[in-house]
Amino acid sequence: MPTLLFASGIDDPAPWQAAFAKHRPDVRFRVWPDVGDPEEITHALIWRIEEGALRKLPNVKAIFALGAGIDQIIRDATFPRDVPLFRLVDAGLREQMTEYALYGVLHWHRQMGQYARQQAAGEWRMLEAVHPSHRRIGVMGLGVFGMDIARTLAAMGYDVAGWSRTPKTLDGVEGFAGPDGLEAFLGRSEILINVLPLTDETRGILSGRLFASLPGGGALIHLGRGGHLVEADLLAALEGKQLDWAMLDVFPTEPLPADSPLWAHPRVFVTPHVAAQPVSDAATSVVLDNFNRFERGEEPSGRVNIAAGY
Ligand code: NDP
Ligand code: OXD
Repeated sequence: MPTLLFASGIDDPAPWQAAFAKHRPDVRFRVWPDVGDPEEITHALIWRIEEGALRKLPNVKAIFALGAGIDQIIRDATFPRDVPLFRLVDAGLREQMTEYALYGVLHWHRQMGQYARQQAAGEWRMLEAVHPSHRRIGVMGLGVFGMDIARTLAAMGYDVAGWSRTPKTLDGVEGFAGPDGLEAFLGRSEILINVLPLTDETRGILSGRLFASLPGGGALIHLGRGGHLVEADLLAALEGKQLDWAMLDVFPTEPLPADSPLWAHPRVFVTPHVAAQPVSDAATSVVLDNFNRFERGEEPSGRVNIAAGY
């Protein structure tokens, strides 16, 4: 009998259990840490699980991620690399990610932070406006999310560029690729949006060196992964005005520790890893579809290249 182990640490199992009960009543649904007999587990559906736990499931045939990013799963040195791992591709997350990026762009581009401060001081003062065609935005990562963000911003008239590992051609978006293309890309990015996956190559990429390559006085919108950001370098870049503002959704330690200086920083906007949340019919149907496809011997969507790390 197919038996699915659900383990998250952050997601409520109820909607997932209900979706399986409705569409695949033949599948036994177990919720971590109530694994039962580990030999019975045939599939896993996880955001994050205790280190070494997957290794103890000798008959697991496929692992489905509860997220688009999977670094938190494969960082476990004992992760069973011979078992296929499937991440969420879009699955209702794309529109949410684009909304989040758009919110950050509009907030900074339209100087809403400054207007809020002026309102608090009862000050009626018009600031100089910048036309979208003169606002240069850079999107790091041109995958499912980055492409949608770049396309949406370009359609709104912004001057948009994107950076990816391999070259991409996108109408209305200037493309840069690889380490050789990074400097030129950064040099034109007044607003930098990060939607990279966290891999060995991208860990710590949002560092002082990178901030120094930006035009200066711009904004960072960071919705990739906490491990991309060197927090002390961000604080220094804000202090030195190399960056004017940062909107951060992801952090090296989540929840963000109570003593983090980011909480109260006047030019930092913190959100608790909510840019996109996978509790929707779209996400459950993608996982169910992948589950069914895998059982039929067809290729599910989102197979992770473990060696590349995404
Ligand atoms: P994809 O795999 O579709 O896209 C990843 C993009 O990053 C690709 O364009 C890829 O290049 C590029 N990339 C990877 N490594 C490098 C590198 N070393 N240098 C330059 N570019 C690189 O991922 P998604 O768009 O689906 O998701 C992106 C990330 O968003 C997730 O991994 C996750 O970390 C984050 N996320 C955050 C959420 C939140 O709520 N804050 C929610 C969901 C996801 P190429 O095209 O050449 O392969
Ligand atoms: C994801 C996330 O990777 O929520 O889907 O961060």
